[in-house]
Amino acid sequence: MAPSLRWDVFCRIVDNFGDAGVCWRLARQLAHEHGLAVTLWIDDVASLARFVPELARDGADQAAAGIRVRRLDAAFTVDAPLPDVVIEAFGCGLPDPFADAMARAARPPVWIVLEYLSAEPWIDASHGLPSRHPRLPLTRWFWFPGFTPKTGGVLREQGLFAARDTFREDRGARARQWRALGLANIPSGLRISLFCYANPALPALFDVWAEGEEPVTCVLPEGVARSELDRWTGGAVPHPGQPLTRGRLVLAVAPFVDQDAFDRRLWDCDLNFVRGEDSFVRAQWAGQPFVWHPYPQDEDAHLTKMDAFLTRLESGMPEAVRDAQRAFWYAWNADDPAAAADAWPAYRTTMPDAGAFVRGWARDLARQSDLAGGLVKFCENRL
Ligand code: TRH
Repeated sequence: MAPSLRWDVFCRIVDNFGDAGVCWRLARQLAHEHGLAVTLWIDDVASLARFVPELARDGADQAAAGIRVRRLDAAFTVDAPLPDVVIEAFGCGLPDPFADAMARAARPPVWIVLEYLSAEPWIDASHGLPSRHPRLPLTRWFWFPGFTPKTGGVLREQGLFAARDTFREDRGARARQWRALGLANIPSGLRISLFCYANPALPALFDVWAEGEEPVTCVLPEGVARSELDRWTGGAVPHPGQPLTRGRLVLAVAPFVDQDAFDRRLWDCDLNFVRGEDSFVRAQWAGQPFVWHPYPQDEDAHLTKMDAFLTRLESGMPEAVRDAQRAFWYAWNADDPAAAADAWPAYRTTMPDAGAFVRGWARDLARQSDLAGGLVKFCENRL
């Protein structure tokens, strides 16, 4: 049997979990579905270990899920033959000794710069372009994840929809998931997963949900929106396994789980608030209504990104559904308590229709080649 091709992924975490989250999903898919020998070089192993519990937080060289995970630090040396492909995630830069060794190689690895996901139209023309390295005789290829066939696509594992649908039919597994959060069974009423950045609009929504007619169960990962929770509960923030009830609202705090368990939570909620990049994509695959909190950027660049995505998602939507969705997403992203509370009722009413659109959107998106599969094909042609 021919030896596996070797791919090295380099990741430096800017903040939070998205950079590590995307790299980990990509690494797993490359190894599990494409038989590649993958090494993930990462500067903050502890952040990755939050959702890959097999990893030691301070380990320098270890393995999990068939991936070699190495700490990327100042002591970096080239101590192994160069890989066939190098992924530089989110333009994090390669260590100089590594890039220099690539420049000296008779056949340097294919060098891919994996960019951030965007629905903006300019991505189509920028995806897949080469660029000469400013200092070294090397070419880098720019990979832009996106939502059209001209882009680099989004991460999607084989069999994802089947796994999702099987889970949804498994009442026992679903009930176990809720019991682990301290809830006796699958909650009735509206089930919400809430993964967001700090947002002053949140307490106003908690009020609306608590005072409404419908029972609402809202699950937040531990540490998320901590100050808003603190304020709303008067310091009595719920702990994992010990939900808090006020009016019609049950608030449950979930410990950090691995990515597969996080996916299962999204699959079993009626509404998913998501953020950043990776959870944003997973909410689309969950096929439920979702509200995106893009990573805040200077000059409201994140709102431009959000608008570009909404514009794609809305195509063909009835006006009332589109308007309610837009109003709620914008209010949520404006951190505006009154606007979010005002926009909620119409959004809630149109949510089933919004959900049907998300399902159709996900089905269409899944017809495009997935990010990992596209990358493998692209690199095969350049090896
Ligand atoms: O954590 P994020 O906000 O990540 C980011 C970073 O801020 C990054 O700098 C920015 O550039 C990028 O977004 C756009 O959100 P995201 O992308 O959704 O990543 C969260 C990851 O954490 C995702 O892979 C899912 C995972 N996760 C779990 O595996 N288990 C959990 O319990 C939770 C809450 C998350």
